Amino acid sequence: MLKDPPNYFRHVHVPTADEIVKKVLKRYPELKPKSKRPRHILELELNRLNLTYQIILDKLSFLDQMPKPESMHPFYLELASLAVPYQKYWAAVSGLRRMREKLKEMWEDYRAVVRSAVSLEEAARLRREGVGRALSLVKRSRGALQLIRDFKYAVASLPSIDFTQPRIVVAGMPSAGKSSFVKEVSTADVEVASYPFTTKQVHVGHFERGHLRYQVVDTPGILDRQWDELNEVERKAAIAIRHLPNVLLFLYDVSEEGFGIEEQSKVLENVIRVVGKDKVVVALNKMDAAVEDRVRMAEQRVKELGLPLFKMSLKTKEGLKEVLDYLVKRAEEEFVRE
Ligand SMILES: Nc1nc2c(ncn2[C@@H]2O[C@H](COP(=O)(O)OP(=O)(O)O)[C@@H](O)[C@H]2O)c(=O)[nH]1
Ligand SMILES: [Mg+2]
Repeated sequence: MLKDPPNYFRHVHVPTADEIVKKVLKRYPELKPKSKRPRHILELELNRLNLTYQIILDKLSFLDQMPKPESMHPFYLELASLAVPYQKYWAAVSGLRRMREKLKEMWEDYRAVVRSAVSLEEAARLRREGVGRALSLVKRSRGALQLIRDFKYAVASLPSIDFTQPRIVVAGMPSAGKSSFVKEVSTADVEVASYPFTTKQVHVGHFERGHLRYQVVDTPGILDRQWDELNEVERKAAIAIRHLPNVLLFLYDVSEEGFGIEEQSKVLENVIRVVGKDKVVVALNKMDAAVEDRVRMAEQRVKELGLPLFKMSLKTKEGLKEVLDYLVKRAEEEFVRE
């Protein structure tokens, strides 16, 4: 298993087709014959051929560093696949590896025929052909290289998750206070805003307790919809919710501004369906501005679902410590079991 795919991909260079061609064309004129003697002219032709293939193969050496999809946690694969399906990434890598084998054969063949050409003109013609065919193979791989680059950037931009340490995921509808919570309890500098849909990425903050380093995952707000109806931002949340939690904190907004309790409860039920009841903890947030009816309704629903329930305000910090302590305890239990 690849430990930290985002960090890994940040450090490999995937060239563009143009970059490879340009490098060949730049280095090519630098080659000069030692003299006008036929032996040296023939040597020059061979050097030109070799230089071209060497540069191309060298630029393609990144292919050996491309990790198999199976070596990456599905969390990263699914998130990156929102930009570039990982099957396409792997098909492109495999295709380019075959092309590289073909290039190696061509190199051998052209080296042999240039060396044994009957005249210098013939040698030059064969060299041109050998170089031309190599470059056109590179140009034809433009799409495949670009696709691998896009996949690389997609993975590189994801948050790194340490699956050897406990993970707390925060979920809920837009504006429930998810980012506020993550910001409050961890190092993450996430954006908190009064308008919904501020959080467009999965963010991770950290805090230490005992000998463990807890990860707190902020997710984009989700609505009561099925997977097929989710937009890309909501899908990111759904993927994090599916793959990351040792424990999941679901936040209700019980203030006037919040979504209806019915609607929030439906989202909670969807979340439970994905992560299982055992991992879900509920907190009613914004108790400083709570609407009594809403609190009662939410309490009723959560009780029916049989989930642990807390009340808190991220504004006054009331009840926050209790929620956090409980999450830490549960996350550690789940984590050890895992
Ligand atoms: N009154 C009150 N407002 C809160 C509380 N928690 C968060 N908010 C506000 O609710 C809005 C949305 O918060 P945010 O953390 O961005 O929600 P998210 O969309 O779930 O990440 C912000 O304006 C917060 O300041 C709370 O406990 N009480
Ligand atoms: Mg947010």
